[in-house]
Amino acid sequence: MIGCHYQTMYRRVRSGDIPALVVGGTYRLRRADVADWLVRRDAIAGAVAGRKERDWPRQSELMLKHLLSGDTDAARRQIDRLLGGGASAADCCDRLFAPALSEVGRLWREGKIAIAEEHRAARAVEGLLERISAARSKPGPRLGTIVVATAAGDAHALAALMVATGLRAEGFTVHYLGAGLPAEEIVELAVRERADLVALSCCVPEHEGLRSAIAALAAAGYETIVGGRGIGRTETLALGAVDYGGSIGEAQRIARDRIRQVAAATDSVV
Ligand code: B12
Repeated sequence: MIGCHYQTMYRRVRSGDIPALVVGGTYRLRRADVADWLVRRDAIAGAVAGRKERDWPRQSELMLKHLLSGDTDAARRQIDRLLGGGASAADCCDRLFAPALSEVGRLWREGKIAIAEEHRAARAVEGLLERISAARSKPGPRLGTIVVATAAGDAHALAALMVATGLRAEGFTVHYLGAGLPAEEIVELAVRERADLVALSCCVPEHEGLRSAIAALAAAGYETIVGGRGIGRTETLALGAVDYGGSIGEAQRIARDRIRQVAAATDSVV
């Protein structure tokens, strides 16, 4: 009737999942009870299968295809499907867009796509990130206020927008300033908005703008966290940032940790 090993049934009976009666040293089960249990077992197996890990490499390939062909409607439908299925903002950034954009960068570097096609892909991702932000931003009490930007000399706004999207989804108030901000502008806004933390993204190998921004922020009493493919942990910390992250998931974790530490320090002073 069930097609499983008798020990499996024995365990189910012993654990109380299926009612049984011991008659003369053997277990007797009612057919109706076993049928009920089968229905419950299949429902649980179905739910587990539904929750199983998404095939992110395949999703990212599909997104790349939409980005390269300029099919923003198909890209939007894909994002809506993923969000409807419970995908997180961080996973969409780290596992969907980042690999797809990396491939766009490779094709561009090798002269296989034109600069206009790369721009079209980047612009489409910006729109999709706004969509994710709208769908995933957490209502309710704020965890803290974070200013997000890239420093002067770095025109790559997308990674910073991903950081902003991920932090909004986590429950932070985020002031996203876009790319190429002079140090004094970042500081001024951080002061005006009473920021708890500043997050800077870095995609280029020249770090003068980043160095000035971290120094100016530290002088004004602000902690900076940094991430991005243009810089590594050691160099980031040498520039005076308090932490480095290599993904949007890490940006969320670091921001939570820093703000918890700041709150604990303030409490102990009070
Ligand atoms: C789109 C793009 C552009 C667009 C940007 C448009 C926009 N609105 O952002 C434009 C056309 C402006 C551009 C310009 C240039 N670009 Co460009 N660009 C890219 C491309 C294709 C995608 C960038 C991107 O958004 N990546 C996606 C992000 C999300 O990936 P990521 O950086 O790895 O970020 C992840 C993590 O690092 C982390 N993270 C990122 N930031 C932060 C921050 C914090 C706080 C934390 C915790 C984590 C974190 O989370 C992210 C998600 O997982 C990349 C290729 C690539 N491989 O990325 C090249 C790339 C970044 N560009 C490159 C170059 C060389 C240039 C130019 C110099 C080209 C030129 N000759 O003019 C100029 C630079 C101009 C300037 N001064 O900034 C190089 C950089 C090489 C390097 N780092 O040494 C790359 C890697 C391409 C390549 N392989 O050559 N570019």
